[in-house]
Amino acid sequence: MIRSSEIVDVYGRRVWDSRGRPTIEAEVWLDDGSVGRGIAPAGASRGRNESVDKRDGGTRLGGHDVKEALAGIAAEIMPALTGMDAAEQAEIDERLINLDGMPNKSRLGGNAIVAVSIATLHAAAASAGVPLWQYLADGAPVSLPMPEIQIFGGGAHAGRRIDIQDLMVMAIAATSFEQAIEMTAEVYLAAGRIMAETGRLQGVADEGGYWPVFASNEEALETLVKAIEAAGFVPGAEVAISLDVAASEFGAKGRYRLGLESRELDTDGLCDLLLGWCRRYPIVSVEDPLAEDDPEGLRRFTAAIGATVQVIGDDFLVTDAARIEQAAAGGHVNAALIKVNQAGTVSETGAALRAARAAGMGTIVSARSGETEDLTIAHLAVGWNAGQIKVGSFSRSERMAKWNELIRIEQGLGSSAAFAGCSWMPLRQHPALP
Ligand code: 2PG
Ligand code: MG
Repeated sequence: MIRSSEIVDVYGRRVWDSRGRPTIEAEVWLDDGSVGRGIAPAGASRGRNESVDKRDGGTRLGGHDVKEALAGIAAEIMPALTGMDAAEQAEIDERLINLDGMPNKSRLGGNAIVAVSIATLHAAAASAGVPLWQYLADGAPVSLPMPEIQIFGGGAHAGRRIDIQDLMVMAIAATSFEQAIEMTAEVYLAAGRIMAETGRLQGVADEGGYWPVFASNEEALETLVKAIEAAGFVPGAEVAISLDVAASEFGAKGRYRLGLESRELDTDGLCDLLLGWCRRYPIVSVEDPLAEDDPEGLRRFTAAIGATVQVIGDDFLVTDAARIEQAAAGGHVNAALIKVNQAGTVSETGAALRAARAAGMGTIVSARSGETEDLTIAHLAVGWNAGQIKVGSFSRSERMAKWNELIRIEQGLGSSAAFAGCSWMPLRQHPALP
């Protein structure tokens, strides 16, 4: 049978994300009956150079409704893509970019464009009759990613109760994805027990990590080490710490305001604080240690610690291949966070990942704080052999759905399943790593 992946319809509908806000689900239909869906996620701590979501504004639904963006899918995107071949993702994405016409995709909306781009990818994989990760790999080697999993939320995801946004763990001694998940589950449970025993259990933050009832940022770190130990692991040798400082959320122009501790630091002050933490705690990865407008600070931080600790650019790089190349040349960071809705299309996201890899940088496929049941990133991490994935915490089903999908993929691969483990640069040089 000759299968055809010609697009016959593109449809957008309003669905709801994990914060109860409207978002866009796109459906792409092909003439062989295949259908693909994609749902746009939404960030709370956003880089200023990301693709911009189109929201209706006003007072209804907090201004978050997406009716105008949906109207754009029906009036412009559907007619533009009808008749195109869904297997030609690059052509589809280029059409979407040109149709929008704005560098930040603000006219039709990054949320509309990313949902359609992802839906097209799923439709093409369905038409080819293979799982998405396999379609993406196209015969190249794949691996299950090392997960970084949040234990305590913070920053913009927890009413700024503490300044640091994500306190995560990486099960560095794990030899399979499933084992990494089981080890993390023990740490998450232990952290919950500690919070309950000390009268601090107050539910969870946006990504499912425990609500951060701490007197200082450092107390969160101390509690995380205790949780790793209480779970029966050696901190730094078996389970290590990864931070997303998300410094753009509390600093700009070289001044950083730590609200919880009522003090202000300059670039050197924040660098010294974080470098001190990296010396005293088993930290193997730090994301956005300085703000997106502080490249010199990022360069200084990476020069001081980048040989042994992964320094990830998120707000600073916004999943943009050109920015990643510049950052690699400038030594600003040594790893790139990869978020599809920051770039706005699957093709631009793939280009960013390839740019990072070509520059010898680590790559971490990441969810957003506003998520849904969409599983695409689990497949991207495997199919693109990214090495690492970040989805938030170990509760709330918009997070668990991704972990569970990765378990399915690992089992499906059977004995040929490779686990990325600690193979990512530059951590091979970290003294604690196996
Ligand atoms: C981040 C993400 C995910 P948000 O900063 O890395 O944790 O947060 O989606 O709010 O940008
Ligand atoms: Mg981040």
